[in-house]
Amino acid sequence: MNIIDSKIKTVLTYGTFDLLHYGHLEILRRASLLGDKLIVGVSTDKFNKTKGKTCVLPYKKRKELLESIDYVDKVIPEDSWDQKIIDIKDNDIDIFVIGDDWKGKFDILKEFCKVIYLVRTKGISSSKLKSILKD
Ligand code: C2G
Repeated sequence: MNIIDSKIKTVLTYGTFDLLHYGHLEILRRASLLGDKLIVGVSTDKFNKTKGKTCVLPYKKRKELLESIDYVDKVIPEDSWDQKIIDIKDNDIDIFVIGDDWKGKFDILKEFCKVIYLVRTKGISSSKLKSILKD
């Protein structure tokens, strides 16, 4: 096996991951199977405000929950839309993954690594859970 084959493959994905549910777990599990190491960028509370999103769980708790998942190797804060290229270079990323609700939105990253859009899990979302919690 030559040197190139032995390079560990690092996968990167991002999200808010509020009220962690099986849709999140599914995309993280599938992302982790694409490589040897999975890094997850989690939107900070401040950044979510710019996305017009308010979370039930604060950043610290969302980070802790993700760090407790076996196939998540590292969690980094997502503070802005334009940090992805820096994160890809800083972490020597081979594959960028995100749900197909973002289809095409991150094609620009193809210059730096492989970009894969995975099909979202149907029937579950944080907003759906929030509406149930409200009732
Ligand atoms: N997801 C999924 N199936 C669901 C819900 C979410 O596969 N039923 C995926 C989304 O497609 C995304 C990830 O889980 O890849 C996290 O989803 P959100 O927490 O909704 O993330 P979002 O607010 O879209 O943030 O810079 C990118 C943003 O941070 C993405």
